[in-house]
Formats: sequence, C-alpha cells, structure tokens
Amino acid sequence: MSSAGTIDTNCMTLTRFVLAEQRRAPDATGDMTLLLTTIQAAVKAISSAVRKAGLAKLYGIAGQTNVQGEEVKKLDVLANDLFINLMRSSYTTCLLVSEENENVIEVETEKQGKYIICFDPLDGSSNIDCLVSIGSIFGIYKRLSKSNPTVEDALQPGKSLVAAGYALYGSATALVLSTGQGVNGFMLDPAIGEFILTDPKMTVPSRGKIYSINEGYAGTWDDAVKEYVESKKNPKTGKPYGARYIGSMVADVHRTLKYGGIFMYPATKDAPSGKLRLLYECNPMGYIMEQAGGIASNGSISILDIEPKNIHERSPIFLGSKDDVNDVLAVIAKYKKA
Ligand code: P6P
Repeated sequence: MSSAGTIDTNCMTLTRFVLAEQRRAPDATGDMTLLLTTIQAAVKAISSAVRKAGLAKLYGIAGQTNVQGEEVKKLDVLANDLFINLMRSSYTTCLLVSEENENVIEVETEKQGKYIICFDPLDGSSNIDCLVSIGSIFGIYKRLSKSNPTVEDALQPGKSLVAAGYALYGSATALVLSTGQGVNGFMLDPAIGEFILTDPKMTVPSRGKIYSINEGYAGTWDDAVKEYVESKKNPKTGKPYGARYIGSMVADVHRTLKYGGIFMYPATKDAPSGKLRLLYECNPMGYIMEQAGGIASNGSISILDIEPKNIHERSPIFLGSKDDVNDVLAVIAKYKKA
C-alpha cells in the first residue's frame, strides 16, 4: 500500500471490501459489515499489544505490574477481553463462544444481534515468549432461536457458518477472511492503520510439497498416519516432501493455504479426539480451506459436517491441498477395511 512517501489513493481497505460485499447482497442489513469491522478493530488492538508485549511486559503471568505500575494482563486475557467487549458493543451478536471461557457468554438483551461468534482470541499463545507467530481465529453463525439464545445456537455444524477467518500476528499482521464467496487476504499497513487487500481470491494449490505434523508424537499415531507420513519422507517414487511444523495452528494453516501441502493434528493414544477444538479452530480453518478449494476432514467425514455436542469438543483434523488430504484419507480408509 504505502512505501516511502507514496500512498495509494484508491487502495482496497478491508472496510471498503466488506462494504462492497454488503452492496452485493440484496437483503443485507449492514450487520455483517459492522461485525467484521468490529473484529478488524479487535485484531488491530491485539496486533498492537502483541508487538509491544516484550517492551511493556504484557506477556507473563496475569496480575504483574509493569514499569508504569499498571496491572499487566496476560496477552491471551487481554485478547479475550478485547473480543468480548467489542463484540458485545457491536449490537450484532447474541452469543459468544471463547476458547478462554468455560461457558457461552450471552450478550445482554438490549445489545443482542443476530450472530453467534466462536473465537480463539489468541491461538498459540504458548509461543508468545519466543516470538513465534500467533493468531486469532473466528467463525460466525446466524442465531437459530427467536427468543433468548441458548448453547444450541452455538452447536451448529461448520457447514452452517456464514463467515470465518483468522488473523496472523507474524512478520506482518494478516487477516484472512471468507463470507462464503471465496477467500481474501489483507495485510495491516501500520503507516495508515488499515488492512489492505493483498491476496484477492486465495486458492490452495491442488497438491503441495510440505507435510506438517508434530513428529514428536509419532509413537502415539495410528498405523495409517504412520504409513502416510513415512510415504512422504521415503516415497517409492518422486522426491520426499519437506517437513514444516510451527506449533501455532494459524501459522501452519496460513503456510498450507499459501504454498499447499497438508496440516495434520490426528488422534493420538494420549488425545483420542486430537487436540484442536472444533468450534473455534477446526471449523473456521476448515471453512477457509474449503472455500479456497482445499479439503478439511476428521479422517472420516468433512470437518464441516460434524454435529457438535459441546462447545469445547476436540476433533482430529487433516486439512490442505485436495490431492494431499485425499491421499491420507485413502490410507486411513485402507486400514479401516483391513
Ligand atoms: P502441539 C497451540 O498451543 C495449539 O493450540 C495450536 O495452535 C497448535 O497447532 C497446536 O496447539 C500445537 O500442539 O501438541 O503440537 O504442541
């Protein structure tokens, strides 16, 4: 958008983009536009906090005081408070599901809108102190109930999502978003404090050259995952795949979206349902990947077809390039038949 001394006077900002999307929807009320621009504000604030955390001692144990004697919130507590307060005051949501909160958060009646938002305010926060990229993930549903919303409104399958996306706090701050019409990527230009459209119509390559999984758990994988990973490292024909694993889902998924390949967090002996959470990690990322022409599966069915039973349930996940995910699903199916 802006290099030294130049400003694009007709740049496509995120606000302009979602407004244009709204204009294309005949029955749009503007609530989705307001909600997405509110999420944008939360992400900008979190990005600012993440970037100055080391200087302002924002990370570390909640309850510390910084050099100014102010109470220091852990970054993930700060991110959660930002999401909750901004969503509530947007008058567009009625129920919030956060990775940080055990129970659903019902928005006060006078501020309720028609959307439910499930979010992980700061995913990968265990990586903060070593400056590994972290992110925020969100998925948006329309309420089902006419009167007061209940947890049932939040237990919708991923195929009912009306929008989803993630922010990546990496070497730059990116925001990747889909409202069901494909995937678009934006980057924060700190010079003007706006997200600029840098990756229009993102699609994941049909096949990649990278596999991503925590190989430290190889001893706890089932035989199908062991066979698949081995086939990527020592293929009968062709070159081996490269291995990349950051241990921060948003960073691993963003790389997979950009370069292709496969990201896996399978069930293990210690985590029979996998580790990643369905409502605010697997579903939003699965929605984005499928909107970009990829696949997201739990090993048996599409992630987006899973009927959630509780708001913090976990799911195994295999997502990324269509051909790569279909390869691992074929191995899984072979072992199921055996
Ligand atoms: P493991 C981060 O803690 C996280 O929730 C995801 O962002 C990441 O993909 C996963 O856990 C990493 O888990 O067990 O490999 O450290």
